[in-house]
Amino acid sequence: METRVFKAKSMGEALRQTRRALGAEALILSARTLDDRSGNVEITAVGQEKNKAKKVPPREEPSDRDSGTDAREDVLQMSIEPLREELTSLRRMIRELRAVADKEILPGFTDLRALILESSREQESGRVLGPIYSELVERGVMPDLARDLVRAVEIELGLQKIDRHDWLTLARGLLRNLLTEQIALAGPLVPGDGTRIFAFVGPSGVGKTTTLAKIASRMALSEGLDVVLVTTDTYRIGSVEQARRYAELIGIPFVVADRPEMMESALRSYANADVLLIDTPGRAFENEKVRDALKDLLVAPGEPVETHLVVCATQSPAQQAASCSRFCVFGPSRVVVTKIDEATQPGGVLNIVKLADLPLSYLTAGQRVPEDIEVARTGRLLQMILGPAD
Ligand SMILES: Nc1nc2c(ncn2[C@@H]2O[C@H](COP(=O)(O)OP(=O)(O)OP(=O)(O)O)[C@@H](O)[C@H]2O)c(=O)[nH]1
Ligand SMILES: [Mg+2]
Repeated sequence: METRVFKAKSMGEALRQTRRALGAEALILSARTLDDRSGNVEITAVGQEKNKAKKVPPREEPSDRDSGTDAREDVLQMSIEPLREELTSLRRMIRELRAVADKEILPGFTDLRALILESSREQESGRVLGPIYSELVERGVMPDLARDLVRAVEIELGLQKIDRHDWLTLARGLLRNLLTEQIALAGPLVPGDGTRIFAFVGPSGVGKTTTLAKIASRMALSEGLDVVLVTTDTYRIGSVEQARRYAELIGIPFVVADRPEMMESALRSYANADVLLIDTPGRAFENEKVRDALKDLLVAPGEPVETHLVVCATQSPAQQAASCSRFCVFGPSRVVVTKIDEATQPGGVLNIVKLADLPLSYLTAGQRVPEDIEVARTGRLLQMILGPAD
């Protein structure tokens, strides 16, 4: 076997030379363009020199084929050699790394272990409070709100050194306290302090007229107040009749005032009444013009009007949020939550309180007038949000 170098002007020519000299079986070891500015190429090949092959007397063994195999093995050896060196250096590197790990990394791991142990207390707390979060969400509290509450309880828990088995009980207690602090209650509607006009605004069908009738009935029949029912809703067919019917049943005066001058006149006529309850159209929700007209009507009395936002417990949080934002133009000072009897997720009442950011006055729980209304109280609200106390 011969290793020979061939130089030529082109690769084709160099290959031809190679084949001429070493035959078609020649193995090309390398091929490159020379960097001597000549532009020549150089091929290094190994093979049986054609002329010499003729001269060498034929041996019995090895055959030509075996010679080819030897050449391949040589080439194989040559290509394995660098791999072997690389393997040796990798082994060395691993040995060095292990030495560094023993000296420098393992002590770091000990610190990390301590850190993990320390944070496991927090994780435990997270696991304990996980069910509370799920309960809140299942009862209808918006996930973001539930998360904020659970976090606030976690912070409180972190401040107390307690046995971890007590966490759940303590967390529930803290949550009750937190909710009690956070839910502002407005109490019942009491005329006085210069305010005797109360308007109820909110989207269609949430129960404005019914709620107003319930309150009017209680004020007139239980408290003996002079109550006047005023409606501004001439948009919906039958709404005037509905309000009038309630007024008749309760036995109180009824006025329709859908223009500012009518409102002024109603106020003049009932200057001595204890309370004027104003019903409004649900259309003000989607119709800006109706909303603007209603705004004019509510300033027309020239007397302070306290506005109640009526939000329905059966609506989605998105609808409730829309109600709160659209009716904020009337500057409501209290919120009434209706239809809690139909709410599949009673904890959603908390969403309304948060979205409206107003004190809660009443909860209504049915169609009966005047029975199905109650003043919002903490115990009832906690029961709705958290479920029955253990
Ligand atoms: N289940 C239940 N139904 C109620 C409650 N309050 C009102 N409703 C019913 O809800 C329906 C609509 O009540 P309305 O008082 O007419 O509602 P509204 O907001 O005045 O409606 P618009 O005048 O059309 O804007 C009626 O069938 C009421 O009987 C409640 O607390 N629970
Ligand atoms: Mg109505």
